[in-house]
This record gives sequence, C-alpha cells and structure tokens, in this order.
Amino acid sequence: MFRMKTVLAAGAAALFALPAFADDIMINDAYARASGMNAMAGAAFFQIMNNGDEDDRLIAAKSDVAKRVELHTHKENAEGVMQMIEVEEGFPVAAGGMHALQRGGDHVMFMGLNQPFEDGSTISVTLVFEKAGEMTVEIPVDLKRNPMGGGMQHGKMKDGQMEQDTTPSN
Ligand SMILES: [Cu+2]
Repeated sequence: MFRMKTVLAAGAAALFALPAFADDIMINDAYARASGMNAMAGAAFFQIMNNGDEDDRLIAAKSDVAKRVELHTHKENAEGVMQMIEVEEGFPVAAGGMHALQRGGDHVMFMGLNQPFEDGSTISVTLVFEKAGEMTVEIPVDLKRNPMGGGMQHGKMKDGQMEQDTTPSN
C-alpha cells in the first residue's frame, strides 16, 4: 500500500474512485454536488478513515472553487426544521475509526461558487487535519447520486455513524 501527500482521488471513472491517503488518513467514496448549474453553493461528502493509532480531526477545508469553504453539519432547530450550521471544531476521527460525511449530516460546504459544478468534472479540495496535516483530493462532481448514497459501502457501521441516514437529505 503506497502513501503520499497528494493523490488523485478519482480519475474519469468516478465509480471506481481510488482512495486518497495522507499518512494514516484515507479518504473514501468522495463526491461533490450542487443543486443545479446556477447554484451558489455546493457540498462534498466522503468517508474519512483513520488507520493510525492517534486520534485526528478534520479542522478545515480549502478550495479555489468557492469564495468560502466551511465544515458544516445539519441540526434540528427549535421548530423542528433541519438547518446547516458551521462546525468550527471540525470532525473528529478516532484512531482506527471512521467518520462519514454524508447528505443530511456532516459535509464540506462551498459558498459562493467560482465555477459551476458540472456533472463528471472534478474539484480540487485541500483537507486540513490536526495531526496528519494537509491533503489535497480531487473530488468528482456527481449530480446524479441519490440522497442516501447507495452502494455497498453504506452498510451498518460499528461506530453508529450511519444513524445519520435517518435524517432528511439536503
Ligand atoms: Cu452546508
């Protein structure tokens, strides 16, 4: 298994995206979407695996595709409406654990897109981890993916992250 700081997470064949590595961090099944060609915002979703023996944390994301890039999650407000809020402390990934960013839950938010998210294109995003540092991933834009992601990788996870699947999609 090879590891390097910057890897192409996916080529043209998004369905067979290769995982990207930064030290002990692995990014799997990444995709990005926007709600239409004229959308002002977009989001990216992926699974973070921590294969190391130290807890780590995704603390920021950067990209040229948008004026602002934030780490977001969905939370129900007092009226029972799901809202997106910024998660300033980022997303922890325990040693040997996994954290899933997915529709209706945690996500990387792109606000003020500098370019439209075209289906089949890729966007370059730099993820900043507290310990593993920065890693740049090429994330395929997939506007056709259904809200719950589908696919075999969305089976039951032992750490309970998949419970977010019951929340509405964004
Ligand atoms: Cu958001």
